[in-house]
Amino acid sequence: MRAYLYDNLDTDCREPHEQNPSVPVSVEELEASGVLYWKLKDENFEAQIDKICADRNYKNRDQITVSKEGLGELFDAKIKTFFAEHLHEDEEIRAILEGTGYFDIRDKQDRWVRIKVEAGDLIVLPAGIYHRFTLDTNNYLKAMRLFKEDPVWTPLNRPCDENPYRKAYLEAIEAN
Ligand code: KMT
Ligand code: NI
Repeated sequence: MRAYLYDNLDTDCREPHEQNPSVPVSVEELEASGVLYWKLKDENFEAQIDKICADRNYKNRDQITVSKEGLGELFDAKIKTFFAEHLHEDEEIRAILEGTGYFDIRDKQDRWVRIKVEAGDLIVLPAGIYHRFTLDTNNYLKAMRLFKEDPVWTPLNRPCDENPYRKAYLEAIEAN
């Protein structure tokens, strides 16, 4: 995992979009936005994921392969939905099993922070944070999606500033 400020250029979102010079964003800065991160060791992701699930009470899981082959005729629509700025009323928990991609999150100053993820990265985006996802030019990512309870996938597109989860999120990070 590596995070940096997004350059906001209007070119293909699968490109890195890193500013020049780069402005890195640390794990601590991500934490201040409520984003949690674990690096899984190379072997046996499943056992390490099991432990985090037990510790944090994540009860359900499924797998998604974000690629043309994995999503078939849904690919274009899904990719578009993932990259529309949105929030969820629950945590978005992803363990990357194979491949690479980008999660973009809005920081406290409403700037886009790009988080490049690869196999072994486990990230948790808190409920209420504005974010989006894209593949990179490798066009392949396989992830395990973890849930506290039943999977709820509803993306609420920005603006939804009056949403109670949005408000609670802003309150929670205010002191950071
Ligand atoms: C979301 O809601 O943004 C996603 O599920 C992204 C795709 S999972 C790698
Ligand atoms: Ni999402």
